[in-house]
Amino acid sequence: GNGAAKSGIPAKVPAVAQPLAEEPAEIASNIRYHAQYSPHFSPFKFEPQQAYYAAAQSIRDRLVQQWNETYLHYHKVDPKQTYYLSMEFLQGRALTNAIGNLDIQGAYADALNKLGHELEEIVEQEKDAALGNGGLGRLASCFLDSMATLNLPAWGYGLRYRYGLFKQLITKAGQEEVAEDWLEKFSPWEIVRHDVVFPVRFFGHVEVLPTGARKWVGGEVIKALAYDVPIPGYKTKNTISLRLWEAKAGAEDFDLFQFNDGQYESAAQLHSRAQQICAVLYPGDATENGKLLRLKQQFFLCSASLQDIICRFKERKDGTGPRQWSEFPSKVAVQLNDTHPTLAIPELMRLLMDEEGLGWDEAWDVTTRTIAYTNHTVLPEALEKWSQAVMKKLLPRHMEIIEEIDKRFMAMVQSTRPDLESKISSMRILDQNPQKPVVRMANLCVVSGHTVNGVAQLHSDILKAELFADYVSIWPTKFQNKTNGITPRRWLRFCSPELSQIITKWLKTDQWVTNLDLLADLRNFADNADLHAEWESAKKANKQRLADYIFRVTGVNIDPNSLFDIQVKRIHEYKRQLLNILGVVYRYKKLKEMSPEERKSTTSRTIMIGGKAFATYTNAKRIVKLVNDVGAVVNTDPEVNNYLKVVFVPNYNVSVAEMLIPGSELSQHISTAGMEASGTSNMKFALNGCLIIGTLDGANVEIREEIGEENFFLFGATADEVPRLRKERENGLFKPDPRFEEAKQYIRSGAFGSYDYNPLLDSLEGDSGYGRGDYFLVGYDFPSYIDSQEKVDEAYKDRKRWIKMSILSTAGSGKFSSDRTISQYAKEIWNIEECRVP
Ligand code: GL9
Repeated sequence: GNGAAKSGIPAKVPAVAQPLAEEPAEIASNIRYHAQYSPHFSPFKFEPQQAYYAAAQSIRDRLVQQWNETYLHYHKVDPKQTYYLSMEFLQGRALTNAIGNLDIQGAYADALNKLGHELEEIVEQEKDAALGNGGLGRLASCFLDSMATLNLPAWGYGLRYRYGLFKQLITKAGQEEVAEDWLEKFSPWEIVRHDVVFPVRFFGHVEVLPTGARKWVGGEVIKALAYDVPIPGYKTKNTISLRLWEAKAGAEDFDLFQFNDGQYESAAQLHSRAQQICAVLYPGDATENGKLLRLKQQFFLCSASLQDIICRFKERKDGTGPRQWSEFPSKVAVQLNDTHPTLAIPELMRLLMDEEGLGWDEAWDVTTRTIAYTNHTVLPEALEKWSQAVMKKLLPRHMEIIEEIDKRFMAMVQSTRPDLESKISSMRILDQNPQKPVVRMANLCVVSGHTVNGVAQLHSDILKAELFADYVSIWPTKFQNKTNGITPRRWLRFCSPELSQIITKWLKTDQWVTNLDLLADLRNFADNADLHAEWESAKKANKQRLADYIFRVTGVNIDPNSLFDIQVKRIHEYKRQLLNILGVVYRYKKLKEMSPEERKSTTSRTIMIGGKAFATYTNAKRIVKLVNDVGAVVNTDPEVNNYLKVVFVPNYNVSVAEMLIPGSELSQHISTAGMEASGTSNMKFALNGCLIIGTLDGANVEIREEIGEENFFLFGATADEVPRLRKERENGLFKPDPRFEEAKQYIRSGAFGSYDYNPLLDSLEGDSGYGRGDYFLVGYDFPSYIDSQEKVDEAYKDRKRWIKMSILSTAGSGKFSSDRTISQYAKEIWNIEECRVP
């Protein structure tokens, strides 16, 4: 697993020639060393970019040292270890996080000063590692931070995409996507492991050996090469690994004969096929080719990771003969982050049976005791289903195994639960619809995993009551809840040093950074005038910083005295950015109708909306365009622009979030109830003292419980009302509120330009792509949303009340630390324990 199997792994990290520096002067000399000898840049310049790379490389030296010590310690202790398999990791920038977790921030700031640079400017040089889309990928990254901080033996496995998530440009036409080359120069945070390489096969066929054993042969074999991104824990030596696989072909796959014959493309065919695998995150899957490529990516991750895990399992034996396979589940836990890595199930079965010689029952026992599955959504279009034909072609042996799992599952149900007879066809793994037979990945996970969990209480309840209800009656204890969390390091300690310092001062300890429940003690000072003054001044500083940023990227001047109201997340109809912007349009129209005197008594607002739309999601792109068009009119209207500004924040990503969230005062989490599995930015905002306007959906429910209902602006239908409301709507029983009609009509009238918004607005009325009319119930929730927004305006006028609510939001956020989430996974699913490096 570490490539050291043959040579034997030493007991200790060999002493290094240059001890790791503590003093700024020594650090400065280390940085200078890297600037001199780094092969990447001219040694004769030392501009911010070189300073960034050289500083990063000097930090990497420490990370490598700690990573090695951690690896050797785990090797010696041989604890049970978790492997978190995810197609996405949304890491963002690493520098601030690394020096923060290593607790050398001050020394680095001083060292860079000695070299003529400011730390704040240097960190801005780094490009985000955006190997993820949204909440699901960012959750995986928060989890890694908590695993390391809690000293848990746990690693992440993912893919090293060449281009991560696209960069969003905003033009007259709306959103434009351009490829973002995060590896353009190189990433100083990864270490290539040329000694960790595994073959991954695609296509081919199954051969039956004379023994009756089956073997997958032929097809194409591509190499998986490991890159390790060291993940330091906060103030601990433990440094774990995010191991990212890159696809490669070898020299033996290069046809020199063809090349010399002038056939350059076909000479290097496998090389170009290998490159495709890790080229982009979520390649378009409208075409058959696109679907095949996605399935290839998923299998590539699963196969390489499992081979590596098995290799490490064998390597860590204590020398008393070969390991027993029955021991595997007490040494290895594999967590599937959604269904994307489901192929880990048949791949583990195949490796155990065809490569290691286990029988079905033994292999099945090991596999089911090893693998657990997290569900992240109930949206039907996100529940993966792969064509059986495509699967058979790409992975013939795995398809056989899946068929066998399906067969045995049906037999089990038939013999033990005849009452479920009528449910079998929907419960089984294979959907034998003659038009298009598919494999249902979620069903495969539920049948094969020992535990299935949702990501917030409401979501887990819905899974049990609806999506997986039939399985619950077979396996009542298989289903759990693990409410999501966020790392308090990145999302408070490092992104808002101002507020952090105040919290530490009032709590008289900085232990809250690793024990977030301590924030509850802030409640003791919720009415304290001194705390209020400090709290407000920290907020003000963060708002000013945000205003400067907004001016830099959009040219719009926003007033730091106005209420900063933010909605940032992937653009999706269920998240209802359209409800937000319709509310804005309504507010604008009312302001226009007021006298100048009346306007003066309103609460000034700056509404910021940001997020990326999937490139082929037409309505999402129309929403982006609408926000921009509304902003263009409102922001230049001298009658109202002192009271209302609307900004579309371009290219929302982790770094932008780190700027926006600390400067926010109100944030919107307004999805149709029952549709947002959890949400995690709601937790980040609340932690930073931002109030929430939201529906009873996902983790909002638990956030409201923790911070108190009087500190949460609630509106909208509840999840259990939604089906009835949709029915009523379908039957023509919905009576729209006149304010809703007014807002839509204002847009249709052309008040925000000539672009045709009718198709978008029609989705709120007649037929929409999802069903009959306003599937997301924007019209139903509009009146209670507007009423709730009026309550926000009133509350903001009472400064004391608002600041108190803000303090209580932070104070109530303790539960939402990913340290809590990960401790629960460790205890209740993985059965792993702390393994601290001495
Ligand atoms: C998501 C859910 O939609 C969110 O509600 C949830 O907070 C996160 C993390 O559990 O998972 N599931 C999902 O597919 N995405 C989520 O954000 N999508 C993206 O990441 C784009």
